[in-house]
Amino acid sequence: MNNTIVAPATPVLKSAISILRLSGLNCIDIANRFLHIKNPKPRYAYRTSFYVNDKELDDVVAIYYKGPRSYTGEDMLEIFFHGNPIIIEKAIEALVDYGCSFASPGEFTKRAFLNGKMTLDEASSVELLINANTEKAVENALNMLKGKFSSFIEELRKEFIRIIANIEADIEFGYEDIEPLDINEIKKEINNLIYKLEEFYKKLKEQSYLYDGIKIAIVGKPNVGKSSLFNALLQKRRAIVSDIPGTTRDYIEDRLEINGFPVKLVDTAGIRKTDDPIEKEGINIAIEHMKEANVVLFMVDGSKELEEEDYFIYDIVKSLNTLVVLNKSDLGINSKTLDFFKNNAIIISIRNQENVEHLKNKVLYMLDLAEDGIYVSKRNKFLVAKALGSLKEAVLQDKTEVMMLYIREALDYLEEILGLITDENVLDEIFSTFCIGK
Ligand SMILES: Nc1nc2c(ncn2[C@@H]2O[C@H](COP(=O)(O)OP(=O)(O)O)[C@@H](O)[C@H]2O)c(=O)[nH]1
Ligand SMILES: [Mg+2]
Repeated sequence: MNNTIVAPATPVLKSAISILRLSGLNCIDIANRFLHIKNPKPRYAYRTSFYVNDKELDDVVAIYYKGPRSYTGEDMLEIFFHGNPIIIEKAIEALVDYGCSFASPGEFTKRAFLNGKMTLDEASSVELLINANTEKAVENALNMLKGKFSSFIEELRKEFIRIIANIEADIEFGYEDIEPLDINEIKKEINNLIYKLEEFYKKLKEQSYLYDGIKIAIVGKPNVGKSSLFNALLQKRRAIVSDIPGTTRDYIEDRLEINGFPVKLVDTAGIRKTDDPIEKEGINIAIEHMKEANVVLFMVDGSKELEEEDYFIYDIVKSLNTLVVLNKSDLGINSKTLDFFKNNAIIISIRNQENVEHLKNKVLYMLDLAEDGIYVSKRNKFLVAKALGSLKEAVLQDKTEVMMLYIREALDYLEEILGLITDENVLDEIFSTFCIGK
């Protein structure tokens, strides 16, 4: 832990400047030896040179940060070189020869977390911020980094600790002259916490939709308008549209953004009985895509009666997260078809551009993303739900000792979110996805 790490903080490419970052106990020695700066003044931009064996390697600017007032909480150095990979590689080689280790992915941020500079959740947001692909995703990551999620959990944790301390005092000194705690008073407080946590939980949305994106597959029998919808959503002519069934035999995918969510849209081959081996393969791929999709748009020709092929596909998709799309409303809607799906379908006409925008909103609605919220990892959402479950158990108890066990359990879940209870495996998993130098 105390060894000094080094890594490039910018891509090693030809560029205006390239930054090397160091963190650990030896930063002052390194400043002296490689930059010829004695007793560096913290947060001061030094114009100097970087020397390897006293030979000048590059003309640089260097900043020293004295721990704990640094990103990692340790002593740090940031050296701004000219952006040439030869210089960077040579400098790293010299620093590693001197005894620095090359940082593993996310090691700077992991140290920041271990030194109490940020909560686990804030630390994970750093990577989200770097990898976000839409403006909305960037904004959310920054909010998380600033503690939008963890500060609420931290506040709640303080309340838990206060209640626990009260109960503990009561259990310990219960026989002395102190007025005993009224269990109903404690229950009132817990109910209050349950309410707060429930309201908070409602706002939590799954982060993966914002960062990994939403996968939408358009499926249906040939000629219902799948490729037309694909093009309409992308607002370009990407897939071939024709009235010849079997035109799309492979699958086509493209990306778009819906309300700031990155979306991967897949247009599949129409599913029907066929002897053509290529088309058959396309159909198998279509089935795989719809099983992987977050939302399946099952399209039928709403102007006609349903056919055997429609029923066949519907049988596969009805257990998935499926939105039924009745297309071609400009030709009139067949009442039998409408009745079959009752109110669970959206009626559109791509030809008349009717309801296509509304379809996008429906998709967000199906994933509980229509209203804005706080985007957290599956793990954190799960832990909040567990904490809530434990509190609900607590409030059912009649003995303060048992109640206390459940409150402690709930507290453990919150502390897991904050990373106060650390599991090495969880830490490794979180930081291993980071880029080098962060
Ligand atoms: N009347 C009408 N025709 C449509 C509509 N959408 C698509 N079509 C036509 O339906 C045919 C099949 O469309 P296509 O997108 O290739 O269907 P796919 O086989 O499901 O991909 C084409 O001739 C389209 O112009 C619509 O909303 N109304
Ligand atoms: Mg098609």
